[in-house]
Amino acid sequence: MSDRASSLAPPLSLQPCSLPLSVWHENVPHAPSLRPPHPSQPFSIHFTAGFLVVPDFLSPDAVAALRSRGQALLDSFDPSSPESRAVFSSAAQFRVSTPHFLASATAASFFFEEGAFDEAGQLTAPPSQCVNKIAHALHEVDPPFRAFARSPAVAGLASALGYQRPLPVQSMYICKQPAIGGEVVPHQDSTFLATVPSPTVFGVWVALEDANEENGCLWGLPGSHRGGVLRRFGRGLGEKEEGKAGGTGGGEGTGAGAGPDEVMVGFDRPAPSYDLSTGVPLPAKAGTLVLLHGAIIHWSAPNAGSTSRHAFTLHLAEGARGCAWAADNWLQRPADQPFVPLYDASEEGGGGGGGGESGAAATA
Ligand SMILES: O=C(O)CCC(=O)C(=O)O
Repeated sequence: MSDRASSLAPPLSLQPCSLPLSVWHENVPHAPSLRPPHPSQPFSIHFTAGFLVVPDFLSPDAVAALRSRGQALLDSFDPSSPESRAVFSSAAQFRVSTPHFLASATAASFFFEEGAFDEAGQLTAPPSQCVNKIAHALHEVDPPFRAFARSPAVAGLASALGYQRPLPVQSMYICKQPAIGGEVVPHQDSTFLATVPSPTVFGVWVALEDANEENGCLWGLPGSHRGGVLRRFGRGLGEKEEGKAGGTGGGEGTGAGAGPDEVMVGFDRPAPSYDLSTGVPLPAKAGTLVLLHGAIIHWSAPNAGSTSRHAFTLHLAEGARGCAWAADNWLQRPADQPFVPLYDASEEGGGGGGGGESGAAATA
C-alpha cells in the first residue's frame, strides 16, 4: 500500500450493530445459538436458506466512506510492475500459485479483470477501471477497512453467529467493473477457507453500490449449505499428472510444474455439476449485508450493465482451541503474523470477550 493511498483514508463512522438478535429469531427458523456446544464439534449454525440479506447494515455515511476509500486505492494503483499484472478468474482452475497470489494473504494486492487486456496485452481502459479486486488482507493493512472489520457491528454479528474467537481471515474489495466485470462461478467459500473441523467460515458481504441482476448481484442456492463442503482447493491438492511436479483438480490446467518461488495448489476433485435451477438472486442496495454460510453455493454473473458493482467481503473463521486453520489452505500466514481475533470469548481467552489484538491463531 502506498503512502499516498494511506493518506487518502477518510474517517469512518459506523453505526452500532443494526442486527438485533430478534431479527435472527424472527426471520431464521433455525437461528444459531449464541455459542456452539463445543468448537471441536462441527459448527452448529444452521439457518433455513444458508444466507441472510440485511438491508441498511451500513449507514449511508459508512458506505460513502468505504466506497471513496476503495476508489482512492484504485486511483493510486500503479500497474507498471510486471508482477502486478495478475488476472483473477474464478473460472480458471489454478495449478500453480504465484508469489503475488500467495503474498496477498497479508497484503492489499490488485488483480485485474480477465477482460481488461486487448490481444496485444494492453489495458483497454485506465487501470482503476480494469481491477477485478483488491485482496486478501485489506481488513488488516488499510485503516478504514480495518475499522469496518473490527467494528462493533461485525463483532456483534460474529457473536450472534456463535463465534467464540472469530478470526477475520480474508477480505476482498470486489469491483465488478461495467462490461468487463467477470462472473464468479458457483462455489462454496469453505472450499477455499477450511478449518478443522469445517465449515466454520462465514462471509460478511456488504454492497458499497447497488447490486442488481444487470450488474451482477450475488445469487444463492437456498439450503445448499446442508449438503456440506463438496470439494477443497488448497496446497498439494489435485491430481498428480505423470511427469509433472503437481496437479490440479479434474486434470484441468496447463500442466506446468512449480518454479522455485511457486506453490502447487489445486482442487481435490472436479467441479460438481450444480443444479442451480432453484437459485435466487440477492439484489442489494448499497449498505446491505449479505451473510453467507461457508458451505452455501453462491455465485455472481458477469456485469452486463453500465455501472460498477463495488462490494466488500470479509470472511470469518472460528479460532478457538479445538478448531484449527487447515494446513493445506492456500492462504497461510507467516508465523510472526498470526490471525488476530475480533474478540476472545473462549475458555482460554477468559470467556469475557474484549479487544483481542494479541491473540495467536489456532493453526493446524
Ligand atoms: O461479489 C461477488 O461477486 C462474489 C463474492 C463471493 O463469492 C464471496 O464473497 O464469497
